Amino acid sequence: MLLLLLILAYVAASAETINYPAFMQGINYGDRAVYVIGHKPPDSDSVCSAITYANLKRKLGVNCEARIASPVNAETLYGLKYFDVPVPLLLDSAAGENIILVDHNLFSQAAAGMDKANILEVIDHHNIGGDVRTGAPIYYRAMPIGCTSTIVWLSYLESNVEIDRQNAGLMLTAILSDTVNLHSQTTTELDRQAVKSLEKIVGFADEEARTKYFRAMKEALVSYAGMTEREIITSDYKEYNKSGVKFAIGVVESLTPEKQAALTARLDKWQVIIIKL
Ligand SMILES: [Mn+2]
Repeated sequence: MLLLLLILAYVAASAETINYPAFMQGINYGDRAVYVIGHKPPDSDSVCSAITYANLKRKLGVNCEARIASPVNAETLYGLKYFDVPVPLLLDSAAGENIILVDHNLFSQAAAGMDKANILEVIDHHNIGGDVRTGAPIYYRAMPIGCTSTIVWLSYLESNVEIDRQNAGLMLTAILSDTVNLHSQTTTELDRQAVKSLEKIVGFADEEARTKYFRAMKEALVSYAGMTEREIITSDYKEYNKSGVKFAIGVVESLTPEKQAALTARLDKWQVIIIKL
């Protein structure tokens, strides 16, 4: 009995000795700016994770700013406007800069000059491609979950930093985008917990309110407002070369049959083959 009590006392004591916020506050990268940046072209997760993680690091005393590698898409722009957050500045070259990578770890998807950057951290939910090599130990966090912003949310909790409405809104935007409103196969229990907690901060009363916001995000993405036909065709576009035959596949989306017909009519005069799915 005595032994058991001693073991319990030891477990209780050792649990109390972990002070993770103090560890997070102790990470110091000096006075030079540290840029947090996602992949290119950026999606909502890449942009929102960069903004919200940079905000967390600032609260922890790091001179941190979010950047983007190329212009944001219409969905991200909708989320930023909805929560009244400015679009981050472009980073023309990462060469020689202090960098925290979010939502990617491959240089083929990164801002120019990333192979010559000083990478300080990686926060990601993708497979590890092996491009990131450093001379010193770094904070590298990859988790097999639905969205990088879920890791950012977890980092706020672990660091004991309060999440304001704007940052909650951006993390929510990213998670809903990456997990298709929690319906993608990549969605985990942690993503669901993050959404539940963040939607409360944002003030979405129930699942219906959250789903309404998600639909508006997707409407914005597929509205292609103010875009030329060329921009629409190349917004999600990959080139191929098979047995000497060069071709490309571009994906355009519409949410209703009427919008699909209008989009088809617009793109019809271009020499593209339209396959409706
Ligand atoms: Mn992502």
